[in-house]
Amino acid sequence: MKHVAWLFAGCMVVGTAFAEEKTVTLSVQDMTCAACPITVKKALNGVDGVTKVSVSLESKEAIVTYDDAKTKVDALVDATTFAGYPSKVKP
Ligand SMILES: [Cu+2]
Repeated sequence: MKHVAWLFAGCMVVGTAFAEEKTVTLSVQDMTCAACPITVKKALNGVDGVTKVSVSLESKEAIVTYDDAKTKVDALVDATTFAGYPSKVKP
């Protein structure tokens, strides 16, 4: 039983070594009122692999933290676009 536990622990270490957490800033120009960031945030949170979303109406941008092994920037852009808010990656 002890061996099994070690195996699981080993897998978890390997898993985190390959999965890289990344943060990207998306420019979302079509946000015009207080309800918009809520929709954008919801859309981004619905993407598998997204761990943190922070949306600002003032700066019209969404800061997204995601697991590089589970999702890509393109999927994040697609998610906001599908929700009605096309976005662009900020350099
Ligand atoms: Cu709005």
